[in-house]
Amino acid sequence: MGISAYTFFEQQQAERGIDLEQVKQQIKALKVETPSWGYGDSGTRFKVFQQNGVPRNPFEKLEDAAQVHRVTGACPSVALHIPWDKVEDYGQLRRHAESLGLTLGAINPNLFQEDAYIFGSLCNSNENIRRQAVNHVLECVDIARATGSSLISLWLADGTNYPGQDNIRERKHRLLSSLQEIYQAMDSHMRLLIEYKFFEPAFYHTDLGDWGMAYNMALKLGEQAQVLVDTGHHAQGTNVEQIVAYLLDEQKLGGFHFNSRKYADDDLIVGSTNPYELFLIFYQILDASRAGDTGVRQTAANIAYMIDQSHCIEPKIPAMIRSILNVQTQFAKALLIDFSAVKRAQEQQDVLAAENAVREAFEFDVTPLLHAVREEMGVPVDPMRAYLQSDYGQRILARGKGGASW
Ligand code: AFD
Ligand code: MN
Ligand code: MN
Repeated sequence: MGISAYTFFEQQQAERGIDLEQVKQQIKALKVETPSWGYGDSGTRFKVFQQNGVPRNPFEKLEDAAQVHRVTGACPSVALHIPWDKVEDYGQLRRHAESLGLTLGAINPNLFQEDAYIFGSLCNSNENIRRQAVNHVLECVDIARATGSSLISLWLADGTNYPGQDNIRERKHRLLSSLQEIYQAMDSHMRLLIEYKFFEPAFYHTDLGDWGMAYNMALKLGEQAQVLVDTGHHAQGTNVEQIVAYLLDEQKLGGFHFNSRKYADDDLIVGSTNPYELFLIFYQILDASRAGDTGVRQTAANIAYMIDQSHCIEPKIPAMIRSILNVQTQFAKALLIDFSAVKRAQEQQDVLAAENAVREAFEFDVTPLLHAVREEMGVPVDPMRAYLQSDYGQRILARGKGGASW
């Protein structure tokens, strides 16, 4: 009888000097927030393919999210999107979440679907529309108080479609002034996570178009403002892990919206098109967690990991489970990096040794490790199989079609 896969893996990593007990603790500690909107119908500007059984209200979205947490043990919180998840009584929604073993996470304002926002929201040249937009975000801050959330996760669709349409510098000034009022309204435990995106729905310029613009606004606002990196929001070829390292070092990396892109903001399952990029993002985070600077280490420890995807053709709950499994896999691989070997090679300017010390961790099969972790967590070693073998997917078909993601 040969040795088990895990015993072989354990021996392999012991020879490399990797502390597997600590690695397992870190995998168990990794929590990824799922988005309420990831469970409802969504699609592209061409078509929303309605699926049978999607949630009809925020309460049912939480019930679906609870399935992902049940089989993975890694998703205890759910981000809300307002007004898509507007309810009469947020205390009731919070208690429903808690009854499912969940908490309510980041509050996402919606500054892109009111007719008034056709020429922008927080940047609009019409001060009444800016007031409407600021008031909406202030309402989201109030909702965060009611749900016990500490994060306001703000994505701004504002921009223009043609040169000359509006004054770019004046829009920047309006934006800062709007954000300052929002920032002042937050409680001391709250953070404003400022997201950026290089284009879409604006097609000539986007007011928060890249990490530098978001970083600059966060810097001007203060310590409770940080940058949210949506992994799908970069132009082709962007070195996302470099942005992550830079923001970590400036203590301005607040969180992620994880998804995958092939061409634009495709919102595909995270890790599905470029798993190595996700691995390298975690490499930078783990490197920053070893930094000499306490603030940098704290930033790395305080990252809000969130999924932001829209499963247009995939069944929603399995797609979310796959996303979590992909995140865990790349995180587990990054934990196998021999950081002292990397440092030695860097100090010797040994290019191939340094590259090898990083890449070789990516090449390990971490399945035995993840199975061992799940056994110790008391969750199914194969979360996807556990969900598919349950009758939950069948039961929710009774909801019929037409559940609202918004
Ligand atoms: C869209 C935007 C952005 C935002 C999300 C939720 O591109 O990523 O975070 O909707 O509002 O995906
Ligand atoms: Mn996003
Ligand atoms: Mn997006």
